[in-house]
Amino acid sequence: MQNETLHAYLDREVGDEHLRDLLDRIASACWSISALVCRSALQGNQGEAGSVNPQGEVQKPLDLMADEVFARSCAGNGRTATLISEEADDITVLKNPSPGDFVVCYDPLDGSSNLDVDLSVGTIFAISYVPEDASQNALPAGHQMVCAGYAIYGPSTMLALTTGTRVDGFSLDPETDTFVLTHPAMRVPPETAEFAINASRRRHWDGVMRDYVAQCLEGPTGPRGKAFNMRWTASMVAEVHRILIRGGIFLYPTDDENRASGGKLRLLYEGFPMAMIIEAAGGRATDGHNDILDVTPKHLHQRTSVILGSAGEVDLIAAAYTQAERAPDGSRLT
Ligand code: P6P
Repeated sequence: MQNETLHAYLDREVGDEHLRDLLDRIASACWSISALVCRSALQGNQGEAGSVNPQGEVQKPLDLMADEVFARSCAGNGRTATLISEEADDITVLKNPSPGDFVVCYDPLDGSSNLDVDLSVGTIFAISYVPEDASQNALPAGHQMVCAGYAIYGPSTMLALTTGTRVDGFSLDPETDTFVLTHPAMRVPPETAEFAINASRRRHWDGVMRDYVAQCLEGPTGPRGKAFNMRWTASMVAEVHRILIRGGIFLYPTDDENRASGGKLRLLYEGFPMAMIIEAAGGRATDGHNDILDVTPKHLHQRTSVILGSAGEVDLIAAAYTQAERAPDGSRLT
């Protein structure tokens, strides 16, 4: 129901009281992070923190602050057993995991290189239950995730949430400090003429990706028969949000430079949650060969190729990768 508060929505939509409580806490953490992002320059929280994360990426002060805020919110739930954070080397064990407890995978501040230039950043999270046979170090599989969402800190702060069958968007009302349902039942249009890729990496791409982008750039007289637009915001949350609003395709393929590490983006707290969200909204998410949610996580900060968005466009590239596997002569896309 339009303008319903997130709290009322959760009461209506989420049967598990402990999951409702956890989501309320995560929303509160995102509200706090939104305020930190908004005041980062005023509070001297820009620049570098002088440390690196498990990926070797330079951390910003707000990466660490957002991580602490988010972790503290989840810990207060009393049923959150483990946390898997982009900013932490290892799994954080909050309590001895029991079936029915939660595992939360999250990126507390995705796209933080945008902070100092005042572009959109976000928080990404996915929640799964501790399975019956789980050890403390068990990694949740994509299809074990029961809830995924993100907050985007942009011109407005929004929260997008799915428990698997739909995606609903909530806008933060700064006058009441509450999230209000403004984008019910978000759907990804099946077709698009807008692609998002870091084109500066073209020299590292495989033949399929080079062909795909080249054909988009050939425009109406080329094999695609239409003009394409390109976007790249260096913030996955912003790209996914745009795709949920107006369609599109986001591509961060494994390439010759990052292939040894498995790609750029991380499976557990970028790939899985965003794949669950996009698919719940009727889109598709693949690593080029497998649906991302089908990929088996083998280690904490495992990386993956990510191709997600409008299902028709993702299908086209997935088919090209299948064809390339069968005829490894770098077959053209169409
Ligand atoms: P590049 C941000 O660091 C991130 O993980 C995603 O949010 C974003 O899509 C991507 O990396 C940007 O990568 O190579 O353009 O800096």
